Amino acid sequence: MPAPLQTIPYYDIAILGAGFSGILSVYEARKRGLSAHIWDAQADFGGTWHQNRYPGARVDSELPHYEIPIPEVYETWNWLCRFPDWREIRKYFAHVVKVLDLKKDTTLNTYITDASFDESKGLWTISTKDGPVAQSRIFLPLVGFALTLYKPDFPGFDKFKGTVHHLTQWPEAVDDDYGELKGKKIGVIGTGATGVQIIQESGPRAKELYVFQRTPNLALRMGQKFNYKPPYEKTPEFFVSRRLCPGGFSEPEYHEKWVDHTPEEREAYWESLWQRGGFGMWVNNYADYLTNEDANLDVYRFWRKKVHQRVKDPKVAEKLAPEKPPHPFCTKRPSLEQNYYEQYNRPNVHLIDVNETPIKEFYEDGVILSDGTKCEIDTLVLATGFDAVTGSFKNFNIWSKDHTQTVFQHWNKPEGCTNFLGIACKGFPNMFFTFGPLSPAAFSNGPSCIEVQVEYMFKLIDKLVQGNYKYFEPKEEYENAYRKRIDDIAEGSMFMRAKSWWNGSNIPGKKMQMVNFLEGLPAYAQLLAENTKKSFEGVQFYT
Ligand code: NA7
Repeated sequence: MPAPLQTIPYYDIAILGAGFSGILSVYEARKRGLSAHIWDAQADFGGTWHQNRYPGARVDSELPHYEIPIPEVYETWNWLCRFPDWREIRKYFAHVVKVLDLKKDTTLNTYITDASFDESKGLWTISTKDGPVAQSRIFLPLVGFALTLYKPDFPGFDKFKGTVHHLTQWPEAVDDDYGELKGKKIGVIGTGATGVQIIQESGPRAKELYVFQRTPNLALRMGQKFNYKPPYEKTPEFFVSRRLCPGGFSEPEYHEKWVDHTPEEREAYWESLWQRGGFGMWVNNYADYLTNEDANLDVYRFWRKKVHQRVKDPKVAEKLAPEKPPHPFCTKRPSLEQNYYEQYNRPNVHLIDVNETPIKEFYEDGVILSDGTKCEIDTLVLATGFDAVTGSFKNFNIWSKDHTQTVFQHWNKPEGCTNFLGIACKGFPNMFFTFGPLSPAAFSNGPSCIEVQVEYMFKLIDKLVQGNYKYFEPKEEYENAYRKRIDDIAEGSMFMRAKSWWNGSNIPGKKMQMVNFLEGLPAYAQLLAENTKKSFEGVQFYT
């Protein structure tokens, strides 16, 4: 065992982040008699669900899939909605915290600024701006993929005198009925998953709502249900099924090909997916729809028809669902919508295509477009997304063992991000991360992916502890082979034609690289299981 400094508390495992990953890791550590402690900058548990309290914030994963696989937690909890909002999810986290008595192992309201590894002792030191707060043998920065906001530079932005909201910074005191939107002249920039949710809530409440759209969201029917009785029993088998099915849900992969079906059969299949709601159109679609251009165009045509049926003004409908797809269908994260398209039938809702009429500049009372039109705004929502995935590691320093670079610098070199199985990284011993770079995060229900990763992580920790090794570190050639596996599939694929956080191209100047494991969760789970069987091939253990 390493010899920690006496003056700083020692834990076997130090964790950043009080979300699903951090909580599941504490649970697994306790099972093994290992000490673990969580730090989180926020005032409460929930990770992204503590931060995301903007009007309409809601999970796009169907319940009960979006749950932590801990029996004493799931057996004592029932959801009210098929797709709960942030308030219900916060209640769920309060339940988790109570059942697992997590507060004793957590320090909230504490921003960790630095973490560095002492190779001679095999110890991490975790610090705030005031100095070290802990030493640990293992370090888990479990911060998710959406921690660092992206705010574009708009000319004259500083002149704007109205209220500005950026998604994760919505004021804590949210009115029960989002009263802060009522009667306001609202501008929403961005129509990603967040923009769609805010627009749905703003349309009925705003005096005027200006939506600044650059790329239409190819949004799918949510199929929300209240007082929901899920068609799934929460059994251990159910939780296993999540890792075997596309998207980390429990609907088996659809093996049929578009090319083998008649137009009538295709239409009927898509209609069944549409009526089911959720991500079925994305994750249970034809086996060839992301490789066959004609198949992809055909499903786009089906989707476009659905949108045009709901939007009264054909010109507006054309902006929302143009004849020529903005990118191949489902190569950029589709949102789930409830009444998004109907918002554009309201006289107070104005859709501005910023490709046609770009934002020229901001002025005191709003936005001036390139054609001179002034949009008066008193509440501006920047739904412009995140420097996602690798960007999550930007605002604190996790130092390499030779102290020459941070993990963010390491992953943001011109050659892009390389790591080991999307879970560990050479140069950063005894460290794991979940739901981050080169994992299937973008293509998986969060808790399903996290479960698979935490399971692998703790099997490796078992080997480290039982073998009394000082530390482990992945080998470079295995990292390179893993990166190549992802690059080879991404290269020339439809996914690289969409401008998206999935491949880093949403951030000006960032290297375009597929930072997600494209083969999806079942293949990833299999890869980790095989690697475990091979006694962690590609990982070097040091004494
Ligand atoms: P996204 O999905 O990255 O969406 C950001 C949106 O902001 C998107 O519509 C962008 O248009 C738009 N954007 C970004 N910069 C600009 C400028 N300069 N002008 C106009 N519009 C702009 O972020 P979200 O927060 O919605 O969702 C992130 C993930 O969180 C989501 O996928 C879920 O997994 C949860 P673009 O499409 O780039 O043309």
